[in-house]
Amino acid sequence: MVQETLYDMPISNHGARCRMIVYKKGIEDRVTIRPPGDLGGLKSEEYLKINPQGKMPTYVTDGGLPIPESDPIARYLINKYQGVGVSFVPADATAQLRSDIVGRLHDVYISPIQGAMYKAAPPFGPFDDRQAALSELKRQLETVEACVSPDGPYITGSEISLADATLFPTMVFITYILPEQFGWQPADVLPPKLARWFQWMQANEPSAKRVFDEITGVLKGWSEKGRWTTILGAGLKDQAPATLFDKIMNKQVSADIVHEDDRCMAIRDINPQGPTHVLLFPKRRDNLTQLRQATEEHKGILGHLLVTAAKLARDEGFEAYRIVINDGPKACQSVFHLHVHLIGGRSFSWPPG
Ligand SMILES: N[C@@H](CCC(=O)N[C@@H](CS)C(=O)NCC(=O)O)C(=O)O
Repeated sequence: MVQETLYDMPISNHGARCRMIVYKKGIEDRVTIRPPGDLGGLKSEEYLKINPQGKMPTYVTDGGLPIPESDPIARYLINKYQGVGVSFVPADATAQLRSDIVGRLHDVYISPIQGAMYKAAPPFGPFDDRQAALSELKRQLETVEACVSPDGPYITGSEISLADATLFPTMVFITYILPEQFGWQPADVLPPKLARWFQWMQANEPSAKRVFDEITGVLKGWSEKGRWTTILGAGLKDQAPATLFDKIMNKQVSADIVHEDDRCMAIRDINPQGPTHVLLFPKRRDNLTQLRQATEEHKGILGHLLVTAAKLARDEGFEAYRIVINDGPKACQSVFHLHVHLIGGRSFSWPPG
């Protein structure tokens, strides 16, 4: 018999959707699971020929057709092996619709931002900010929750479907990483129907338990090797003392606020160095006590501060202005919460003093 091949690795949640179908259908004798390393790795010339994105999983049919992307691979497995074991296609049209919607929500809105849980640096899908991406992840879990059958035990009801295979491996990442690394309360991670389903799947569905063990085995190794130690909000926490800016944000100290949005605040300096002197600072300091602490993770907020400063300067109609970031006491930094000075309404000399 000509073997079909699934190129994949235990950590891959997208691949685990296909592995769960292979395990549940009991077709491991027909589908060989091989690591992309057998073709030289994800970014090798040989692998890129079968998956131009250089990602796992990839499937090669017995006819030699390469299939990239976990969703078409999973659908191919379900079609090709429809007579073998469980079908993964609910008899009820509404249940099938639930499965399609959940799969789509996962692939379009959750999968692109999952990297916020473990990637060293942004972007995380459309987000340049890890916490914003994680909040969005939480919101998207609620959108999935709304589609989960109230009766269970599977996502769409009494029969296992592609939705279970799509969602379960990603939930392994979410339930392992968010409480352990980001300190989320376990009860806050998954909404109630999803939480019940996730527990039920682990206890009662051997194909799910198997991918659970495969994925958590690798995630535990990542924890031991310090994968999260340099990730802001996980191993890397801002432990510097609070500053005047915290008191201003908490309204314990009043300030003349000239701008506020979800990411930054701008106030007038009480010791102005020109007719207009505004300080812009991030609402979440995230270790940016000084500019020297900046990492790839701060690109988004640093860009936002400068773009906001430019907008304020335009609003003021300045002919000339100066943007200053003082770093360190010898550069006259007095508040250890990074801030940008916008000074305008006068002329400036060079070099600055
Ligand atoms: N949309 C793709 C996503 C595939 C994907 O992101 N795969 C990850 C593993 S879960 C990967 O290969 N990451 C390694 C890399 O991007 O270098 C699918 O559904 O197959």
